[in-house]
Amino acid sequence: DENELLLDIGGMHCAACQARIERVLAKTPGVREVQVNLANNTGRVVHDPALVSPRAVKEAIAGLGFTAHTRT
Ligand code: 9UX
Repeated sequence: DENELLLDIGGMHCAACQARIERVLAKTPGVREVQVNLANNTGRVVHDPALVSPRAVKEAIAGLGFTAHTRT
């Protein structure tokens, strides 16, 4: 199964921030695709919800020192 999670991400200040989030999420089990947009402060994470929940994705980002909220 696949779910597309669209996020607002806060606290990114340079391209390395974007790359760091992408790298960590890409190696998280259950994450299929990840794109982080520094300019727009957004992210898109396609994942298998049976393996990783939206909450866990957001907590992984928060663990890196950024904020992450589901886009409304
Ligand atoms: Mo750039 Mo981001 O120097 O956590 S890496 S501000």
